[in-house]
Amino acid sequence: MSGSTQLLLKKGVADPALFALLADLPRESVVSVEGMVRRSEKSQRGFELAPTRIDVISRAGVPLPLGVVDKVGADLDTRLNHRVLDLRKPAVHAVFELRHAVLRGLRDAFTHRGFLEVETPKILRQGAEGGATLFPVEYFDTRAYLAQSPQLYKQMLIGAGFERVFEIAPAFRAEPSDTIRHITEFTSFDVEMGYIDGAEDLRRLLEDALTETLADARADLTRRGNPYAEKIPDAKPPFPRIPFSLAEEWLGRPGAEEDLGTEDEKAVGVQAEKEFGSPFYFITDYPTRVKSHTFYAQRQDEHPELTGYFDLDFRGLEIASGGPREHRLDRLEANIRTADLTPEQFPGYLEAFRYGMPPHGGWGFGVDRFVWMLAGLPNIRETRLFPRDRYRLDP
Ligand code: AMO
Repeated sequence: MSGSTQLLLKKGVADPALFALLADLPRESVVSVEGMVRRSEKSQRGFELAPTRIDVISRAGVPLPLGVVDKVGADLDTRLNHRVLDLRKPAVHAVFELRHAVLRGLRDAFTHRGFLEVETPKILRQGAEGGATLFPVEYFDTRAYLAQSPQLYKQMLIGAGFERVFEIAPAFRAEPSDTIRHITEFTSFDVEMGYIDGAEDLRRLLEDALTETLADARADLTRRGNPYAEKIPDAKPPFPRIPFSLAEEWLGRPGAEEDLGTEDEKAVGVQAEKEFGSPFYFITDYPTRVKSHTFYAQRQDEHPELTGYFDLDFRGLEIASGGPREHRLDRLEANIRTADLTPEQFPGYLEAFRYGMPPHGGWGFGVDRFVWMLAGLPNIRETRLFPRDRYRLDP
């Protein structure tokens, strides 16, 4: 019996020696109890246990650095510093049941659509998402980096004939900014699919699979009696498609060079909810000027100033981003040069395009961000068991 289970032991009813033992036992200790269970209307759980024997298996130290059953809340830093105790709280545990339900729903939705689950290397020679957020690793007598994304490898698997793959794995980004939505280790749910006929194929797949995932997660959480079941929104595909240019008009910043910032995303979320009444929506047709460093993003043949790239946003926050990839080697090499890189830096990746590569595309979906928004928690860190950020490497 762990500290979270209550044992009703009444003075005068129980053996005085057992009463003394428990009265002296610190909270959160682990005990083994033998006794008679009987119905009790007075007990919250509807029964009580009259012990005949109690063994102390593990005595908790005092004082506890963090209360587990106390009503008084501690700040997030204190909670994360003593995360093992924090995770014992039923309300915190419930977040991880929600996370499990989402991961299971995603895995099922893609498995039964014929996708193969894969695992790609996390120690890399090259990054794919820009040098600023790479974590260098001393790798024997050379330098390697922690993977920011499985991007290049999931594409290579399309070249390897896998056709439909997904990966659920950690992604590492040296995010110097200390915000409520960035962590340095997050779980990316990546999908890649061959033989696509444009971005719509990807968006339809994503919205259908996500709708199914939410329904499955709600059913799972309802069965467990988890309070987050009620927070799972209804998704109704098709989700609204908002061209990037329209979002810019709403924001009064047409032709801007940069991507949408946090405040822009929130404002677009408010407008999208007003116009379409949907918490989920795509922002489509990202301009090439905004994606100039995303060398693998295909530029539209008829409108090279636009890519086929899109984001999936949920209540004003980017959850996923992806689109059709450039599968033609000459254009891909040109994009690499435009991004101030050289084709020589990516020999293994580019070889995959030399011997037959079908049109393909996919996206990366931030699992932590999604769980964070679903749960309505103040900070993304609460969705990870042991989060990592700019200042946190312990516990
Ligand atoms: P992108 O860089 O947009 O795309 O990342 C995909 C999704 O990952 C999540 N995310 C993060 N979550 C928490 N903390 C972070 N520091 C963080 N950074 C990103 C977001 C984001 O939408 N290779 C492309 C995907 C592709 O084109 O397939 C990529 O990684 O939810």
